[in-house]
Amino acid sequence: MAAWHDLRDYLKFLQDNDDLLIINDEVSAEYEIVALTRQTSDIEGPALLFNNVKGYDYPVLSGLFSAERRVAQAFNLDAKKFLDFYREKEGEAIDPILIKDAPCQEIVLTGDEIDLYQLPILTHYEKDGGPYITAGLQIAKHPDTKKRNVSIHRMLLLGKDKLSVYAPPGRHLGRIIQRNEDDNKGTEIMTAIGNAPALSIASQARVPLGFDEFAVAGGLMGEAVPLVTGKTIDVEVPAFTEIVIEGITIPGERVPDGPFGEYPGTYSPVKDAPILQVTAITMRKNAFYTNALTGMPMTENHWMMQAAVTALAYQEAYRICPEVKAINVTPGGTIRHHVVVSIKKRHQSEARNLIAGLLAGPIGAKYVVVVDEDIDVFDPMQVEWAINTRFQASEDLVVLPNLYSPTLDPSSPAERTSDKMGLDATAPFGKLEEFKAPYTPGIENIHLEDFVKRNSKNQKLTF
Ligand SMILES: Cc1cc2nc3c(=O)[nH]c(=O)nc-3n(C[C@H](O)[C@H](O)[C@H](O)COP(=O)(O)O)c2cc1C
Ligand SMILES: [Mn+2]
Repeated sequence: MAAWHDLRDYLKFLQDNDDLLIINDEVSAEYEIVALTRQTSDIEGPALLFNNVKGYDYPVLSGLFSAERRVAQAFNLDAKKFLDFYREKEGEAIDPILIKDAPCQEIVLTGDEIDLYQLPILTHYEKDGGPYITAGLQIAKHPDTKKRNVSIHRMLLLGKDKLSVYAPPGRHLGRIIQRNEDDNKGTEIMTAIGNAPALSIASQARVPLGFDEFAVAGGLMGEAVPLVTGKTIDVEVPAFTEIVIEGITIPGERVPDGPFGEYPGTYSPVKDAPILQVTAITMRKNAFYTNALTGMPMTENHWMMQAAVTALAYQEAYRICPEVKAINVTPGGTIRHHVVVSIKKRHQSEARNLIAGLLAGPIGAKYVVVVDEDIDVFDPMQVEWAINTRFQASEDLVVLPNLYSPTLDPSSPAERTSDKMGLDATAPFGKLEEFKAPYTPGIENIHLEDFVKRNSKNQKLTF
């Protein structure tokens, strides 16, 4: 099988592989689940399913993607193969199909039955503005093109039937909401919580507005994603979703949203966010709620973004240099802001062009290091060694002050602005041989482990 269709099946697989910890101890939706998810994230430990959340009937799944391997296993792949697989398949769109009866609508709650306080929405960090839904896929359609968009945006719990829904202007949902507000209209939004894992990963695809992320999911899965139309709004939602919130934004109304402990590992400031009026909650029988941790890297937020951001970095880099060997969008740079690229240089100044291109591009990179093809971009020691032996600051440092940047960096000089820096840690063109690590001829044909096997018994000191 290629990819898991249903989160329930994936959880069974994880349980069989000792990679899901089912917890029956009572825990609190305020901080405790997050604290434990933080700890499993730090060791890339198991996903956590909490059966006994104080004051709530629904179980909570947390840390589903807190380990790199689980992103890849969602597609039945090894961790090391996933980034390349994603890059190959991202453009192979397979359109979703519409079905009539779907498990996600087994239970339908409308009117007075709607009560968001029944959902175990978690409180994450000390200074957060309140409990946030963090793992909901928001699905909306552009009013002009009717094309679907899928993305993840956190939502603050405001009341029994109200949530905030803030999407920055650069994000597609933000633009859809804005376009509707130009006509004084609300935006119908589906929020799908608890989905087939491939759908959550595909939601992070950096495809243009109008390119349906569910079609990306289809391409990644090798088959069409089944969707069903909402009960109260004209937007589709995945058939196997655990919990669905249907709603429409109230045009022109805003509510303070934030702070929230965000993916850069710092708090995002308070912003004015649109309000979603909930029109229905639908769910499967025996539904469970899902949370996604974000904050200081690495969290599942970062692992979920990694493939899409890396694919975008490749696209941008290839435009400038066709001889890109490998790219690492690093964890310390929160899988967004620091990029290490290895290339086979064709001209003396090529690395500098690459630096400028990546720093100005839409990834939001703040720091780019370019190394030669002999350096493993995934080995921080080797990258630092290249800087140590192939970089001179007066010649090889590129600084670009005050560029637009889709960042939440608290050191930014102004909103959505950042200084940018690049290091050309490549050897001068044509001179790489002089900069390579010393080589012992034949080293690849003689293996210490063979000697260990032959000599590990009966060793005697000879002196
Ligand atoms: C767990 C998780 C939470 C996220 N939360 C937010 C968020 O609150 N606000 C935001 O703008 N992006 C958030 N993102 C990133 C967007 O979902 C992502 O950039 C997406 O590709 C945007 O879709 P778009 O290109 O259709 O605008 C989150 C991503 C993940 C994986
Ligand atoms: Mn989009």
